[in-house]
Amino acid sequence: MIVVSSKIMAKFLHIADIHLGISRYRRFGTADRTRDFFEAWSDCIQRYALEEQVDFVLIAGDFFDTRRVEPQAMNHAMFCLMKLKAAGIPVIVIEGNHDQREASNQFSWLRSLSRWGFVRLLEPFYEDDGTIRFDSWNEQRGSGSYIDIETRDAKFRIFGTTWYGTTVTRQLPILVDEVRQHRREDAFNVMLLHTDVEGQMNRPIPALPVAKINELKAVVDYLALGHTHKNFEIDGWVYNPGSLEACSVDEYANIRGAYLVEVKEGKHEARLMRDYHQRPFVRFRFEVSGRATPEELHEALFAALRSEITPHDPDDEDSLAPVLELTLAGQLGFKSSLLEINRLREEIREEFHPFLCIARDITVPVEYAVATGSSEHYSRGDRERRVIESLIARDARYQLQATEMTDLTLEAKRLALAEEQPEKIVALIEQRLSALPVASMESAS
Ligand SMILES: [Mn+2]
Repeated sequence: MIVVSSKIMAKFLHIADIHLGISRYRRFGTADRTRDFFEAWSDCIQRYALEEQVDFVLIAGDFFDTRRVEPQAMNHAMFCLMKLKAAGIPVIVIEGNHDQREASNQFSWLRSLSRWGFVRLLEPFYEDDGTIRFDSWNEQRGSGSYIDIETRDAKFRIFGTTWYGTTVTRQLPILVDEVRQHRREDAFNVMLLHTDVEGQMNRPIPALPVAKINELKAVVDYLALGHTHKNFEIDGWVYNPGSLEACSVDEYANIRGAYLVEVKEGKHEARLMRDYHQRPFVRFRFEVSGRATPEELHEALFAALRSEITPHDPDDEDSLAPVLELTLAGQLGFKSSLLEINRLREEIREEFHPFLCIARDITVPVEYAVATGSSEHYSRGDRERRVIESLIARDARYQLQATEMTDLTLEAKRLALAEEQPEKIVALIEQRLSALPVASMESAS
């Protein structure tokens, strides 16, 4: 396809992980963060695509938070897609792990949007024997694996891939071969890929090694990544903008944004743009140790809050109320049932007017204090083990197997953090439980 442009320089916008329709915040029950994701998307498109008059927009996966798109999320998507279409700016999209088509279903909303001309969904195709095939873009069908975009000053060939999960390392050589066969010598070759990269994320799960990515360097000028929800760049040719908004409280501290990329004579310059609607976030941690009563804790907590946090002015329309995350840590000096965390949150809302107050209670209740003992001498891991073991030992049925049960608990936790399939974790638990001596389990019931 051809785009005629009269600008001096070719320009495109690279974003990823928009997560439209995100609903994971609803369990906090108070404020609609879903709207923030729309505002981020809409503000970003207005500023960096429409006002900058870019030649095209790249979305490197997870445009939608779920493959079954909610009506509201589709409204949010179309609000901008219609404007971009009217402005003649093509939107090039790949699937992410969140909006990937079900393997058994040939339909998906991304495919439909592509067919209707609102996005260009790029994806590899598969021969009957399972080998990957890259097809050129077909405008009538609204499908293809790569697409050409030409401006007055630059020619682009853009390649799409899909979500490969942990098989990405194995698939990459095949993708490199396909791109080598189909790349255009006289064009700026771009590839979209949704993957984690080793050393760039906080999760202990397999990711693509940088050495593997470098195999693409010979065939690709700009690798447009998505998936990791924080910004990073490698060697001036691999770019990951990060999600547009924070998808969980753990992501608030991450840098994220949108890449505005200018291309001239085969050289590019990518700038991370961050001046769009992003909900501010305030993290506040309070040590409860040494507060003997709920009243004492309350007084000390609010004194600390007042000295460090400026209440948001609800009448100030120019500033966004922040999400306030309160973490209570340390050893509780009284029964945990006396810690009324919901009431504390209510009072914080009334006094400081945050957009949302998330309260996390990671205190060690006085009931469990025995297990931690003089906790300073133990590592975090040791303390975790001692707490779990003492809790298990309180149950007469498991007293004799407390050590084995603790091992099992910790292993199940490790697997869950590594995003192992739930069925596999359940299978492991069943197998280990059946291996424990039965007599003692019956004796106490
Ligand atoms: Mn994502």
